[in-house]
Amino acid sequence: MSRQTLKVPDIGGAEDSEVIELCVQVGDRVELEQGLIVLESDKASMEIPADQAGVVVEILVKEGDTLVEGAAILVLETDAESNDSSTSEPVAAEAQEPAGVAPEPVAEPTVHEEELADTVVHTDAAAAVAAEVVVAVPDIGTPDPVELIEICVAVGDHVDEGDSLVVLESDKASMEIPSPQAGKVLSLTAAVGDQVAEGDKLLVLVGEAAAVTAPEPEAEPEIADATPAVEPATAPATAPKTPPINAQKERSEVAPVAPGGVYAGPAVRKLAREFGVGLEQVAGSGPRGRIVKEDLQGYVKSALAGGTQAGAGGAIPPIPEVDFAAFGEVDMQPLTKVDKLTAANMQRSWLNVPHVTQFDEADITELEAFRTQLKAEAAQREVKLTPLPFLLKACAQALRDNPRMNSSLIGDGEHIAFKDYVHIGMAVDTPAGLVVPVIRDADKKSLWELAAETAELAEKARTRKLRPLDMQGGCFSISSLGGIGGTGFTPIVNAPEVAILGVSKLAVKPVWDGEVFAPRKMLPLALSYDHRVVNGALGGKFMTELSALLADIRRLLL
Ligand code: CAO
Repeated sequence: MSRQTLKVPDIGGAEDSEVIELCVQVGDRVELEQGLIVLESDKASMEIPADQAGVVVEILVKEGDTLVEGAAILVLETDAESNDSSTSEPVAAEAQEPAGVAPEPVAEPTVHEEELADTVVHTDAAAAVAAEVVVAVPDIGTPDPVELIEICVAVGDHVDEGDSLVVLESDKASMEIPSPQAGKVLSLTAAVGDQVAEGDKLLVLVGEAAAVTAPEPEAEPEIADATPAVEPATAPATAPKTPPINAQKERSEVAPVAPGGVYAGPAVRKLAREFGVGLEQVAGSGPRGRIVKEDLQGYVKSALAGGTQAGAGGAIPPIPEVDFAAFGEVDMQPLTKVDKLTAANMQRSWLNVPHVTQFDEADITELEAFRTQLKAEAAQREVKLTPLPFLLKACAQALRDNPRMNSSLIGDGEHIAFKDYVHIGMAVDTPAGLVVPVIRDADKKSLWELAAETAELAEKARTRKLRPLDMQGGCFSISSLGGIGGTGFTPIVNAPEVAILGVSKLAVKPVWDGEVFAPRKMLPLALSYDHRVVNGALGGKFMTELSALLADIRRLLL
């Protein structure tokens, strides 16, 4: 056993990188190659792996520290007696490196000398020499293919030396590949989503000098046919090189540019993708308008609060602020907590869920006759029997028969959860705002139980006695405005549920029974559903079954 200080290895010349995550704690056992910390520069975020296995005895850095190559990260009690690693050194009891200070590197940083840009020389009729440069993936510190996640240039673009051409992402880091020289992009030889490794061709540039003298290049350069690309080992000494990632220096002032003028580092781009935010919507506050993490966080915060940055391209335009007092007297009141929560939930559902609303009218003449018959018994039981318990019962049955209506999409976009329980939420209008308590196992309860429970939950809602659990776990919701009025409305799905039933006030209507128009009690129904999960056929089938169950409640026994 020996104690070793693990240090920041060659991190591609990033002048200073911030510790954005500590992946281990004192006492943890770490294996070789296990991530210790995550560093983020304005060029890349990268996980620093352990080059020894052992147990962490001391952590010398904290989140937010700025580190450079050679800075001490932590002390490890290693398994081996000694080691010959270039980034670890034995701990002299009195001479540990202080965190955040760059000590002398133990070994010279690796500088890779391979040629990674092939030069192809063409001679045209006018004898002008056009040097085409095939830009390939440089040494990216791993032989494994990584994903090309972004192409920052388009054919015809002019790039300066050091401008970002593409962004690659492995599971450890995202990194930008800079242009080895100034020039014009002739063609792209890789596409977003490609898996690429060192040496794979990315694009073809025509060099600066050649771009001036050579005629306008064709869309497709004749690289392969005319002159095979010169092997890296035999490239002329003057051939431009793509510096290997490990040797890239002094790029921090060059903000990565994407088409459309977005300046942002890979860590910010990655975060933006995770948030689903298009960076072109975010205003950068860094040098040359570079978007920094705080800009993105500010944007997301503002979007969640219901606003967006002024002038944002594709963003939802904010509702203009109006001085209402300029037009008359105004009584300004604070929103209740429930109001604010409802607003956030509604907006989230509205923006995330592609809604379709299907309408129908259920003939509940018989149901209403039955309900009237039960009134005396209801009074005895001290329960108010409205149409709602019948609706709950019928919905529970239809949900059991149509499992997809009783499902939820999982956030990974890869799975759907089918629930083997039927918990139905019921929208309740209260003085504090709209709340949705949930009736559990609605399919297993009798009409009387449902009637008692809805009344109890509505009362609790109005007297603010609901517990958080009372409002969780819903599979489907019912919003009944039948006691209030209206002929129809389009309810918003209470995501992650996939459907909601809106119920309006029944009306007596003349319905053709095949021989005559008969007065029937028709209940307007509106079913809104998440079209990612429920298609029109399923929506129609569910609604038809529901109407049939309500029209003849004996079917609930089947
Ligand atoms: N058509 C005609 N009459 C109806 C009806 C319908 N679809 N639904 C209920 N009624 C009647 C009831 O039978 C009752 O009449 P009686 O007093 O004569 O028996 C009366 O309307 C009032 O019913 P209710 O509203 O007290 O009871 P409910 O079981 O129908 O509803 C509850 C309970 C809690 C859902 C309801 O009170 C409520 O808060 N509704 C608002 C829901 C809401 O805000 N939705 C919008 C959400 S999205 O913004």
